[in-house]
Amino acid sequence: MERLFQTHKVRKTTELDGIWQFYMAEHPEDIRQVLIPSCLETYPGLENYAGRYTYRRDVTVECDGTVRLVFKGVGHTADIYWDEKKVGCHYNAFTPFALVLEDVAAGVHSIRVEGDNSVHKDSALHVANDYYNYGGIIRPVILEELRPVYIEQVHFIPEFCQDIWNAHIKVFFHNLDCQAKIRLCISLDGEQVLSGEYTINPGKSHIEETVQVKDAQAYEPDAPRLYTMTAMLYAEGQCIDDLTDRVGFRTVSIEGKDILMNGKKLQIKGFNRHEDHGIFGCAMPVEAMDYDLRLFKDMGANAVRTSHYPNDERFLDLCDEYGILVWEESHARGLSEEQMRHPNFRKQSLCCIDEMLFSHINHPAIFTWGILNECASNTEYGREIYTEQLNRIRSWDTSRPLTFASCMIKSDICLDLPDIVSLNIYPLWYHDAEPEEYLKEVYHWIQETPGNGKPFLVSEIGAGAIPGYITHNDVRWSENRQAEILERQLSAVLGFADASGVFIWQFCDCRVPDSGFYGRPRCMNNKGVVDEYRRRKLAYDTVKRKFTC
Ligand code: ADA
Repeated sequence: MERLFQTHKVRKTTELDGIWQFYMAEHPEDIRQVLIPSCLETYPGLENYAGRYTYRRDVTVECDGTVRLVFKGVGHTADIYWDEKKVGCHYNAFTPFALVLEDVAAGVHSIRVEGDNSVHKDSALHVANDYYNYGGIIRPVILEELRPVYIEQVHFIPEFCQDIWNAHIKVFFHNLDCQAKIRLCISLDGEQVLSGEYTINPGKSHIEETVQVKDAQAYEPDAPRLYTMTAMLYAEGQCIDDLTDRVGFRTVSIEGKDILMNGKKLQIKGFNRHEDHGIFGCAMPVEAMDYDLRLFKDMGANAVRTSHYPNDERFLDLCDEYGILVWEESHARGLSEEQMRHPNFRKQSLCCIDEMLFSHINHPAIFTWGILNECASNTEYGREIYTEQLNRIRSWDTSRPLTFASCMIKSDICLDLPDIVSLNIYPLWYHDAEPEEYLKEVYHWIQETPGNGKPFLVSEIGAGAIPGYITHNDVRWSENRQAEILERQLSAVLGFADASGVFIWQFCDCRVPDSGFYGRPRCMNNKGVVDEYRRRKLAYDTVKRKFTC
């Protein structure tokens, strides 16, 4: 299932989830039948495999013409072959990519994916880190059969002015033929809001229109009203393509130190969540994603930070449905200035931002975009990069505030750049400090920086606990101690009037490289309030009490 709803009725699409052949580069004779999406680390014997691997399968194309292969995520470097001819490549496990193949004959064809999940020399973002670089075809694959002109994407940006909802609509076309006269119709829940004739030149182009939608119902976190937006493309009176997405009418704004949705102040009570599971790795089925969000709701959480990369679009669909607000961030964690000077870093980072914004901009639950978690925002070079990346996001979207999570307490030189100041702090875990006092000290520093007066989020706070290690409140790594620390941390943050909220680090335990990254017990980051199988720790009830009282 590509999304939580059908994205095309006219365009012929074939979901390629299902059985593929898999083998490792060194053992092409050892072919396995595997179900995708899945992580190769879930294939017995490959739990720790890092290197090149191959997936392949045959597909049947019904009509002569143009096909488009859409990969929602391959971990993390991929070369794609069609009938044994290389037709494309992609870097980054967490963003979708599409390959357009023209003059394809009807009949059976082969697809081969040559992947690599190792921390290879050309990889600037997938590096040894405090999460696991899984391999595999980790998200859905779709084969589409296209007509000469098709709709690549539709962006929908809502705006509310003088008590009327407007929508700025941007339609991206790809014309594979000669100049074409087309009619475009766009509806919301079946009601036509746009109809126009356009001349589309060969290649990629876009049109922009603003439409007024009288009586539109607002999207609210506690009443998440979604609209089904359908774009239909007609040529010579016949509908030759369509695209459906889900949108919502809501605004996100900043007023002084407050973050507002539809003019109402938000109080964020959230979690950082890695896409990771003890059974599925990062290729979680949508049912498992849904279960996570049920636990979010049960604990009274109203937000999720997609630490530290763009998430599976089906998870974002669920967040839209449930009104769980999202801080979605581009892919980076804890990169030093030297790592940010990797020759591929800028290209790979900007590409991730472009792909994240191009594919995820319509999700109403996303209230802020983040970049560069705990990277070198305390250096001049780092500042250049932070500036470039925030501007890149703004070139796509000026309707949402931007932020980044910093750990450069008292040394960050970039707090003039974001709309929201966000800090990762771990009093009582990484250093012995009373949370309340420490918060005041940190906030006093913010007030001496250009971040003064901006909304402030605690983007990470928490403690570790080995699942099942139950003893006394003062024993480090015990569940008792984690609950005790979170109790005191959350009392401080939720009671801190100058904070707009908190994202606990973290929702679930997640795997880290077996090199024992940071000396993580179990080769896991154990700061989840549930373990990797979603078994609750004592801290689960602590958070529930603090978030719902
Ligand atoms: C950092 C980082 C997280 C995680 C956390 C921890 O704040 O942003 O990815 O590594 O520390 O568990 O220490």
